[in-house]
Amino acid sequence: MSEKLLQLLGEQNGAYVSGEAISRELAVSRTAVWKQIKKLEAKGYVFEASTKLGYRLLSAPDPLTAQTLQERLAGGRYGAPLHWYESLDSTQNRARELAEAGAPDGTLVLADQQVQGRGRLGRSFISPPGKGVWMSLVLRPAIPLPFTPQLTLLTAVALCRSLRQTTALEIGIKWPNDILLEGRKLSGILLESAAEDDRLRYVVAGIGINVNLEAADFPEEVRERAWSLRLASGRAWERVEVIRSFLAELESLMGIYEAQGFEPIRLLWEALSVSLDKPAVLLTPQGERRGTPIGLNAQGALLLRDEDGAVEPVYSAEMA
Ligand code: BT5
Repeated sequence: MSEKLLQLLGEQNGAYVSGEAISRELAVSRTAVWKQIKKLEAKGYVFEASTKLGYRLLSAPDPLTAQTLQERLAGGRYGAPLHWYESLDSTQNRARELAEAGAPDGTLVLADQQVQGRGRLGRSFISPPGKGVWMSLVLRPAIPLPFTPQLTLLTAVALCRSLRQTTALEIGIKWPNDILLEGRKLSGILLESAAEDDRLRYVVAGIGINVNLEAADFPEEVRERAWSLRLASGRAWERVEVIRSFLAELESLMGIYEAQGFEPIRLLWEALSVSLDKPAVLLTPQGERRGTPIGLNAQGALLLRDEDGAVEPVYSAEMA
């Protein structure tokens, strides 16, 4: 029924069709038509409803189909093989299954919607349909196991740079794994790795980007701290282009990392960071630490200067 309804309204090129005409055409009640409209709105379609004139279709969600993705991502190091799903619990789970079954470096898992998207430490990540990018990339880098956290920083740099190039918005990195826009969280990164005998077997890099989400898409407890490209710019962005430019930037930075090591990535990260040179509270596994982050060390740990001027590296923490 929703397909018929879309066809009917789509054929009008934005003109109104009365509720009565729709219910006659589809042989359902006007309440049923209204319910379908609500369902389609939840998927990203935008309608205008008028009590006198009926309904008209203003815009369809940007299509994120396996075919468009395959066409637009062709030829790169990352993005093939491509596994696209309309809905998954979490792209991380699917990518891990594929990696365990031998999926090659560059394998990409994308879902239009996640019903159990996850962040770090068991936190959940909101991933509604039609409006965001929820993806996991299988990486098999030939690096020593202790270097793995550098990949989170590298991914953040690639994401931040590609989003800035695509949108020209002032996007920055908050240590260690958030991408911020206007002080709110635009995107989160979650790296999960599998090791054996001190050897890195694979990494699954999970990336969530709030592309066209509206304020109402975020539950209340997240709304004040979350943001989207659409909310910041007042216009919709094409998700396939957001994905394509990120993968291209990641490919280029990974090439630099493989050839020259972490140093160039470290410098790029510091230039894009919004967490440096201002007082911060870090919640480490050993307790709270206060100080001023001043940069990254050669390994990728955050350098924290305390009140006495002593500088110590912090390897893992949450920034309050
Ligand atoms: C993260 O965790 O930010 C990592 C998020 C990674 C998500 C991707 S999506 C594709 C792949 N599949 C998955 O299942 N996950 C990855 P963390 O730093 O722990 O932040 C989580 C917190 O961010 C939550 O507790 C909320 O406060 C907030 N949050 C949840 N959903 C959000 C959203 N869509 N946008 C902004 N903030 C959000």
